[in-house]
Amino acid sequence: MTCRDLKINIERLMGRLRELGAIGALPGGGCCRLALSDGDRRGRDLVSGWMRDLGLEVSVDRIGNVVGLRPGRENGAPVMIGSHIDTVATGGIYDGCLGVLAGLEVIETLNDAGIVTAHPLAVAFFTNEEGARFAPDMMGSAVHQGALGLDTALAVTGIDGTTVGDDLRRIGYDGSTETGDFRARAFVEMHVEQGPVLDVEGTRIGVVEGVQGISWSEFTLNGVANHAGTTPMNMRCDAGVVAARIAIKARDIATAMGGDQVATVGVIDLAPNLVNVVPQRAQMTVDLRNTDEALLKLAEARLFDFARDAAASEGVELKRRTLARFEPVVFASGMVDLIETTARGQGVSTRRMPSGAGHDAQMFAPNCPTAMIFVPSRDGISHNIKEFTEPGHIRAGADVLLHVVLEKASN
Ligand code: HGY
Ligand code: MN
Ligand code: MN
Repeated sequence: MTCRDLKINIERLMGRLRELGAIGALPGGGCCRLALSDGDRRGRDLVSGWMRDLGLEVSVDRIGNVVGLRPGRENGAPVMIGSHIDTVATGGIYDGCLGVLAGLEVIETLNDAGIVTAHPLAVAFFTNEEGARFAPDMMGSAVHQGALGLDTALAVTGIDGTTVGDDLRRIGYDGSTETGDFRARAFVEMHVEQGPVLDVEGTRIGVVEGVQGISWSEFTLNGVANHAGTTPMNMRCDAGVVAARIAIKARDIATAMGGDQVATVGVIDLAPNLVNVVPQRAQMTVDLRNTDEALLKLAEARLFDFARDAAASEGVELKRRTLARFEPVVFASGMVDLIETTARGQGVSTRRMPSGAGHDAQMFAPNCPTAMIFVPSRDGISHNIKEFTEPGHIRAGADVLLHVVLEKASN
C-alpha cells in the first residue's frame, strides 16, 4: 500500500468521539465539560492516556495545554494538529473534540502503516478554548503562541469566582513546560462548521480561509433598588431596563448593518432579581463579530455610544469591560490551496469560506502556515446538545487531514 492509499479508520474515530462524549454527558445528548472543571479533568485524563497509548511523548505546559509529540526521521518543528476538548454548558460531542481525536486517528493510521514522517508530528488540545467560564476564549492557544501573557491568563477570575491558576492546580494540569514561544512547522485544525452553509449546500468539506473578528464586552449597570409599586416611573434608576435596551440595540445594529455582522447577548443577570424590586444592578455580555475589522469597530462604537446614553438618561452608572477582542485572521494561501486540492483529489466537494466561530488555529496563523478543514453541522446547529455530524462527513474530513499532514510532514 502506498501513502496515497492510506485511509483513516472511521469506526475507531467514532468510538473515541463517543467515549469522550460520555464524560459530562447531558440527558438527551451532548455534554458539559466547562474548562478546568472536574469533567474537563476527566476528559483530559482520557485523551492524554490515548496519546500515551499511541506512543506519543506527552507534555503539559504551564497553562495546561497538552501536546503529544511523534518524532520524525529528522529533528525540528513538528507539523501540529490541534483543537480543544473543553465544551460550553450545552455542548455537542464534536465541537473541538473532533479535531483532537481526528489527530489521534491520523497518528494511529500512520502507526498501523509503519510510516515515520520526515518531520515530527504533534497532536494537542489547548486549555479553555471556549472562554465560557474564563474569558477570553482561545486562552490556552493564545498563551501557547505568545498572544496572551501566561500570568495574565492564570490570574483571570471566572464566572464562578475561581481563578484559572487555582483551578489548573486543583485539576492537576498546572504543567511545567514553559510556553509562549513554541513554533510549529505548520498547524491544521479539523472542526465542525457550527453553521448551516455546508449542510444547506450539500458540500462535504469547508476550506476555511480565515476567522472573523470577535469582540466580547461585559456591561455592569448600577441603578437604585426601589419598590415596584410605589416608585413613580420618572423617579426610577432601573438597571434592568437599560440592560434590555442595550440588548435590543445590539440586535438592531446587526440587523441594520447586515452582511457578516452578528450580535449576541448571552448573559443578563439582574440583582436582586425579585418580582417586586426595581433592579439595582444588571450584568450582561455582548458578543459582536464581523469578518471586516473596520465594520466590527463601527458596530462597537454604535453600541458603546448607545449604552452610555441609555445609562445616562436613566441615571444608571455604566461600566464596560472587554472580555475578548481578536481581529479577523487570514490563513496562509498555500495551506488553504493544499486543503482544497487534497480534498478534490479525494473526490469530495469543497467550498471556500470564513469561520464564524473562533478557533485555536487563529492563534497559530501569524506564526506558521495554518488552515482549517470544516465538515458539515446538521441544520447548522452547535453549542447545543443536538449538534451532529454524519460519520461519512467525518471520514471525508479526517482523510483530508491525514493527507494534508502527510504532505506537510514529508518535505
Ligand atoms: O466563541 C467561539 O467562537 C468559540 O466557540 N470559542
Ligand atoms: Mn470549537
Ligand atoms: Mn465552541
